[in-house]
Parts: sequence; C-alpha cells; structure tokens
Amino acid sequence: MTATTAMAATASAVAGLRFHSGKVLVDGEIRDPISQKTLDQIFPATGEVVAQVASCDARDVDAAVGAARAALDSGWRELNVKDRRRLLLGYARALAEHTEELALLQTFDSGMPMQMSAGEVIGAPAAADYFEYYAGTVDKPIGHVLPVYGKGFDYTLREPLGVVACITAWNAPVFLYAAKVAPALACGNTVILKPSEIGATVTLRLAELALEAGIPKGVINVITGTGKECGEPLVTHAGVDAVSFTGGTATGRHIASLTGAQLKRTVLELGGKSANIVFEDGEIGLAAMLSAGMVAYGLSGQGCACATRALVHRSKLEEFTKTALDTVAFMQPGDPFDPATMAGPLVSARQLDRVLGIVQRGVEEGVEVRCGGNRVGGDFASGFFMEPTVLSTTNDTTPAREEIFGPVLSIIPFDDEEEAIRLANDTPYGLAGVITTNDVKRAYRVAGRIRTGTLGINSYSVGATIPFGGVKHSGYGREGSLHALDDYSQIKNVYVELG
Ligand code: TXE
Repeated sequence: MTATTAMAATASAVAGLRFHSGKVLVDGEIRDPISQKTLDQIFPATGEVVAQVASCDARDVDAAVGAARAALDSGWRELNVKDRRRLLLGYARALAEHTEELALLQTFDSGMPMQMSAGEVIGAPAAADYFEYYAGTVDKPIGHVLPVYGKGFDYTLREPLGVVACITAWNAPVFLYAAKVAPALACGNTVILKPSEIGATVTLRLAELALEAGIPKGVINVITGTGKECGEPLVTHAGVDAVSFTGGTATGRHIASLTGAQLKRTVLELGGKSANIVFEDGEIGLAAMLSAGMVAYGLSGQGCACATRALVHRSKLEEFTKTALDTVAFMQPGDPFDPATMAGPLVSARQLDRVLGIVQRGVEEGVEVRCGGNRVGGDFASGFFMEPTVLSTTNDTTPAREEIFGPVLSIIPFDDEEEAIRLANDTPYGLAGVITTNDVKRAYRVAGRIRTGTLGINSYSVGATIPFGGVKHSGYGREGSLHALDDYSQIKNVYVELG
C-alpha cells in the first residue's frame, strides 16, 4: 500500500486488516467460488489492487440457492418466535461488538471516510440497530381477526416469501446489508446477498458474524460477481422467490423487467435527485450546511438521498451561495482512514470520469462553476478524488437533471413557493428532499406537495425506525420501520366455517 505522507493512515490501517479475499460464503462455509474466477478489488484512495472479489457464475448461484432453500425448509421458516428473537438479538450484539472492525472493512471496500463509516447513521453501528429493531418485531402481533358475513371465523397470517435475493451497491455496504437482511430474517426468509463487485470484504464478514452468533448455516449466503454473470442468474433463478435491489435506476428497470416476467416480488431502491428548498425565512447557514454537507462530506455525494439540488429563493441566492462555498472549502477530501478526514474519494475511476463528464457537459450548456470541477492532483493523484464542486445553474441542465453520484451541488434560484414546488417535482426521481423554513404552515403545506418517498424539514433523517424508499423512478418498496415487513412477507387469509 502506498505510504506517502498523505496516505499514511491508509497504509497502517490496511497492514493491520484481516479479511477474506476472493471468497464466497455458502451453506456456512467460506470458500473459493465454483467458477474459480476473481476480480481485482481496487482501493479508491490509492488506485491500488488490495484484494480479490469472487467472480461467481450460474453454478455458484445454484449452490447458494440450494443452501438457502435447504435452510428455509429445515427449520428456519418454522422457528418459534422466542428462538428467532433470541438469535437476531444475539446477532445484533455480535455486530455491535465488532463495530470498529466492520467500519474499517467498509472503508476498505468503498473509500467511505472512517468518520462516517464509524458514525451512527449509515456507518457500522447502524447494522446492530436494524437487527435489534427487527428482533423486536418477531414476537409482536402478526395478523388480524376479521369480521365475516356468515357464521365463520377468519384470521390472517404473515408468512415468509421464501428465498430472497438481496443485491446491493457499493456506496454504503453495511447499511444496505442490514436494511435488507434484518427484516427478511425477521419474517422467516433466508437470503442470498450479492454485494457490488467493487468490494465485498465487509459483507462477507457481516455474514460470517451471523454464523458465529448462532444463525444456522444457509440462512445468509454471500456470493459476488458482475451483474451479468452473477446478478442476472440470481434474480431469474427459479428457486429465488423475491428480489430486493439497491442500485442505479437503469439496472433496477432491467431487473424489474426480468422479475416482472416471472411475477416475482421485487423491491427497488434506486437513484435520486433530491431538492433542498431554501425559503427566504429559512436559516441560510443551516441550509447551506445541509446541502453542501450532503454532497461534499463523507460519501462525496455518492448517496441516493443527497439533496444535490439547492433550490434557493432569489432574495437569498447570494448569501446562500457564499455560505455553501465557505462550507465546502472546509470539506476537502483526504485519506479515508485518517479519522480527521471529512470527505473520501469517488469509488472508481469509472465513477470519477462519469462525474467529471457531467460537469463538463454542464459547462458546455452554460452552467457556472463556482468552485471545484476537477480531479484532485498532488499526493492524491493516483486515487479517485474530486474537488467539491458548486454550480450555479437552472433546473434544465445536465448537472441539474442527472443523478451525479459525486460531490457536485447545483444551486438553482426560484421566485415564489409555487415555482419552488414545481422545480422540486420537475425530475424523474422521487426519493428524498429537504424543506428549509421557519414557517410551520408553509412546511406542512409544501411537504404535502413534494412527490418523494421521504422528506425532512430543516434536517434529514434515516434509520431502522423510519421507512425509506422512493416514488417515480426512485423505485418502490420501503426499507426500515414496520412497513418493510410488508415487503418481505405475504398475508395468508384463513377462513374457518363454524356454521
Ligand atoms: O450501479 P449498478 P453502478 C447509481 C449512481 C451510479 C449509477 C451506476 O447514479 O452512478 O447508479 O452505479 C448489480 N442483474 N447508483 O454501476 O450497476 C451490481 O453488480 C443483477 C445509485 O455501480 O446499479 C451491483 O451489485 N444485478 C444507488 C448492483 O447491481 C446487477 C447506488 C448495483 O450496481 C445487474 C449505486 C443485472 N443485470 C449506484 N447489473 C443507490 N440507489 O443508492 C448490475 N447489477
């Protein structure tokens, strides 16, 4: 690992890391893939190959589905609620005890700075939260007794779907794992995880900890590889009953077409282009911190819920822009393993090129670059770092319309409330958003008219207790909260004739 002064923290952290390289976890066993193929795992901050990722094919998919099906049928589906709750709570404890190790592996896989990787919201501690929360749902009421017209008795049962394929992205692997696996297991399903081929060590460790905590073999399986060779055979496998996917909208649409043809239950958590509507009565410092923070801090804008469009009342445009520029100036990227670093690199050379290309297209369309816009050089030149970028634009340019997934904030003016609502909704996406205002009536009025799955007033929140998901091209289904149970179970109605 490169030992420049700029990357000293990375060099020492990686030297001390223990991880599974190029392996899968199937039927309780960590082993080589049947395909015998691997892909290079590249650390985004240095551009160096640091590990291997198993490149599975249909044979590995078959083995994983077989293991998940056997575990389902040999007791997991029928497990009594006390044992299921105890196992999930034990797993939550194991995750909490390994928080630091999981945070280090998450940073290793994704380049997410340790500050965020160890933080509560989407960092390693979130995994324990999700399992604790869903353990608490296991022994609570599960159905209804329903009135009937005849002399009978009618009740509903909540049943597992069966084997669930969970396909996750690279940007927050711990959070994505927990948000899918915890409700799926609570409902009595078994799962096959296919994390991103960009990095999988933390997902393998998460699943290995489940075994150590007593969750039976085959309940959680991890296979890795490309979308084409591993993802598609998985989602279309006849032994897979449901699919839960987090990733890009184009991939989600393709997966939905495959699972739709098979009439398979599917949850899609896709991209976003969220707005932060900054009204003239709002606190500008807070609004700028929220917008600039979401794109420049931590994930460097590689988060689907980031409010990457700041819609600002024209009377506050200058003040907001200046504050946003001052804010991002503090959030320059650095060594992700250094605890002081506030922003990391982009995940890959491909992602960096894509983001630089979108900014370039914006410039050709007349967008004004207020700061940033370039790859970071010097000591960081071999990594995939990009300067935090602030653009002044209108809502019809490429940077304002595309999901960028990089540290780029588009500032867009509006003149009145009606126009703000129109601009916020003028996007194919509908995942998240923020309203900055101190007028409670306005907040209530506007919140009801923004077409998103989730919204924050003067802040933004996500977590195990809160439903998260999109509308429009941001997908369907919800993760977190009791609502997620609906996506990982089915209702059976039972009528008993008493006449
Ligand atoms: O995601 P992909 P990529 C957006 C973001 C980003 C763009 C592309 O805008 O720039 O998507 O990122 C698996 N069948 N988001 O290419 O391809 C793949 O192996 C089955 C938003 O990295 O969607 C990986 O495990 N699986 C997003 C997962 O899908 C397939 C987070 C995601 O990869 C597949 C990430 C196929 N045909 C990117 N093709 C969010 N919602 O947060 C790929 N995969």
